[in-house]
Amino acid sequence: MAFELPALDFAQTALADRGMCQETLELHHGKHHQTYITALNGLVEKNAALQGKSLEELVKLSATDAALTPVFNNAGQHWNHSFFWKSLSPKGGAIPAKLKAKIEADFGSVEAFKESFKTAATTQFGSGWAWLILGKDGKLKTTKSGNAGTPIATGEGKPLLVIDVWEHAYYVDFRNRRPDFTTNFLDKLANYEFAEANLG
Ligand code: MN3
Repeated sequence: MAFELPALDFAQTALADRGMCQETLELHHGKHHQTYITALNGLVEKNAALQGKSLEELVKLSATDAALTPVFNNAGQHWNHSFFWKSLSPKGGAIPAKLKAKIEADFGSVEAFKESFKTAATTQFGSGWAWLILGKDGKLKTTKSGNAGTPIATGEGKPLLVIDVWEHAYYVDFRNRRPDFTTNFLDKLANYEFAEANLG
């Protein structure tokens, strides 16, 4: 079955007063994300070996095969964007107790976590993503990935929360100011309930 654009959990206008306007979501969700899905479906249609695989399976099997780079780019972007929409909330920014305690244990403080996440987001040269993950050692970490890169391919840990730092994610709302977009994400948009639920 062909991959489809997942619906947002909120209206396209729901984040407008929190720093992500309707136009951004129309373009980013409706156009950019859809383009990756359409391209992925086309690639799968042409390659019998890829058919019947889950999205996560496609990301993993294409990650280390240079002949499948276009599959990886589009599957990775579909996975990452689907995770990004879940990482946003109209009630974003409030960190629930269990995650807060874990952040304080592993980073020292919420402020230190935010600084670490901001560093990952702002030092990702060019397009990519910054992540909060649960590392294999059981500790929270921030990390970054370029282009369609994703922790589910590297196996470095379990993704909990992600920010898209491709320019298309912030240019309408923040122009070239990625640091401001990241700070706004952490304080007003980040769905920490989702991140906490991903702790398992
Ligand atoms: Mn994007």
